[in-house]
Amino acid sequence: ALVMVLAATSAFADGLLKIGYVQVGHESDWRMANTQNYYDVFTEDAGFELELIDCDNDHALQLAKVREFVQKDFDYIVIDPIQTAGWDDVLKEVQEAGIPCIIADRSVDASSDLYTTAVGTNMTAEGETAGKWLEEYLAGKAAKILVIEGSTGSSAAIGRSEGFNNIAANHPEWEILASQDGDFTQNGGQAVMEDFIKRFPEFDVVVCHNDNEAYGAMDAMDAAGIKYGVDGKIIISFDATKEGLTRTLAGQILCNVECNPIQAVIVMNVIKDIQDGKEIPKFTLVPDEGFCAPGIESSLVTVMTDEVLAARKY
Ligand code: GYE
Repeated sequence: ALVMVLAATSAFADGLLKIGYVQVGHESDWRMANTQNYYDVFTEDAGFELELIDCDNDHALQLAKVREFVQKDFDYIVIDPIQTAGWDDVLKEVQEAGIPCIIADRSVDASSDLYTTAVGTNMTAEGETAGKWLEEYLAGKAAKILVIEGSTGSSAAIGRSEGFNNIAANHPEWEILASQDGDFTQNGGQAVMEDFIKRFPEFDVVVCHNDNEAYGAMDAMDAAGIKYGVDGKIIISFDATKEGLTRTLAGQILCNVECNPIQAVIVMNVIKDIQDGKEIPKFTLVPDEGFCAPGIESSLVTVMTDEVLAARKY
C-alpha cells in the first residue's frame, strides 16, 4: 500500500528539518554502526538537525523521549523500538500532533495505521537463512543446538527465533537443548554460554542472535577449552559486522547472517519523498545477505574472502 503524508515545513528558524531519533541503546557493534550512520547522513549540510537519544534499552524512557519530541514539535520522529509491545498510545499521540513517524530497524506490534511508514530488515527471513544454511551444512546429520537469544521482546530476537524454528521444525534429528536471552551484548553472551557449558556437556551448534553475543560465547568456550570452527562446535551468528565477518573469514564463526545497519540513507530518502509530496510505500526493506567461512560450499550464502571483508565499512 502506498500512503500520502503532508510534508512538514520546518517550524524552526534555521530552516533545517528537525529529526528526532529514539535509538535503542549502545548494546552492540551493530548499534554503534547504526548510530554513526545516522550522524553521517543527517547532517546540517544535508538540511537536517538530528537529535539522537540513546535510550539504553529502557522502554519507558523511549516512550518519554518520543513525547518530548512531540512537545517540541519536531518535524519527523524516527523510532527504533526496543520492544514490539506497548506502542499504541504514544503512536496515536504522534499522529494526533500531525508529525510523520517512521519506524526504523525493529518493528512494533501495532496497527500500521498508527505510523507513517517503516524501514527495516526481515528478521524472520534472517532466522530462516541461518536455519537453511545449517540444514545444508549438516546434510541430514543429527545436532544438539543451543540458542543465545537477543533481548526478549525485541522484534530482532522474536523474528530470528521464529525463522530458525521454522526450519528446525522440519528436522526431527535436530534438538534445541535451550534458548536463553543474552541481551545482544558480549557480556550477556558470555554469561549464557558459561551457564550452557555447565548444564549441557554435549552440544554441536551455538546460534547467537548477534555478533557480540558470539564473541562472549567464544570467550566462554575458550576458557572451558572447547573448540569451535570447522573441526569444533558450529557457531552461527547474525549482524555480519566487520569484526563478525573477520571472525567468519578466520573460520571461527561458520555462518553469519547479515543485518544491514546502514539504514539512515533509506530513512532520509523516505523523508525527502514525503517532503516532495510523493507517495511512499508502507514498508521499505533493507536488503541483506548471508556469509559463511572459507572452505564451506554453500548455495545459499556468500563464502567469505579478503575482498568481501575489505569492502565493509562497519
Ligand atoms: O542485530 C543487534 C542489535 O535491532 C537488528 O539489535 C538490531 C539488533 C542487532 O543490538 O546487534
